[in-house]
Amino acid sequence: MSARPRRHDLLTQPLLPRPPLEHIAAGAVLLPGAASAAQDALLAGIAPVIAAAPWRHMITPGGARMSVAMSNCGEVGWVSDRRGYRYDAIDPDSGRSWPRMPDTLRQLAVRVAALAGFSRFEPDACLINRYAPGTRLSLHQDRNERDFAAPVVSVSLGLPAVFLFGGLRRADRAQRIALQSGDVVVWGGSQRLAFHGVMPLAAGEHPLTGRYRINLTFRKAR
Ligand code: MD3
Ligand code: FE
Repeated sequence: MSARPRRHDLLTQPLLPRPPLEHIAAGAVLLPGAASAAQDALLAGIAPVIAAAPWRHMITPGGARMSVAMSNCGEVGWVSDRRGYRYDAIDPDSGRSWPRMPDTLRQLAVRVAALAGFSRFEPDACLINRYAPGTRLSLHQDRNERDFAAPVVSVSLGLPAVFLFGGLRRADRAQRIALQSGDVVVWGGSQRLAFHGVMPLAAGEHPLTGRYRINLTFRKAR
């Protein structure tokens, strides 16, 4: 195994040069700054989505309120309630369809997926996660999608986060990866069902998002 640099030192890491593409594991590719130039357009794209489908804290099947605030755009959106996790074409809060996925978002996702080797990515869902200081996402797998051959494309905006990337078994040791605004990760191949999570967000202020981190995950759900 070659040693990859540990990217959890948020003070020094941004000063180091970063390669344009880094393999975290087989099929998991970090593209540092690949969305940097698109950040303003992405945030402008989600503003009307949030106006139509406001942030909400979903309830897990176990009855816990998620600390991450969420919304969706696309043909379907990821939802959780007492009955379980699933994709649904209807926003349960409004009873209407989710807002359509803005072209700026879709095009960025398709382009970065291609850079990572997934040339025919056709996302039909974009889950929008918002983290405030203290918000975390515990270790989980993304397995509500129908076809695990399609990757998940993740775009980080605003405050930095430490991402936990584990293995295919919950008990596997997780590596920590610092994700900055504009970073993209494409998760596919053998790591598509890896356990992953986000450490509690540190307080801070970001020029684009204020006191928040926003993460976009593009998926082919159906
Ligand atoms: C690794 N979101 O919404 S994105 C999620 O930063 C989620 O908001 C995190 O995990 C966030 O489900 C992490 C990175 C990510 C997404 C999907 C993956 C990593 C993944 C699927 C398989 C393996
Ligand atoms: Fe996930």
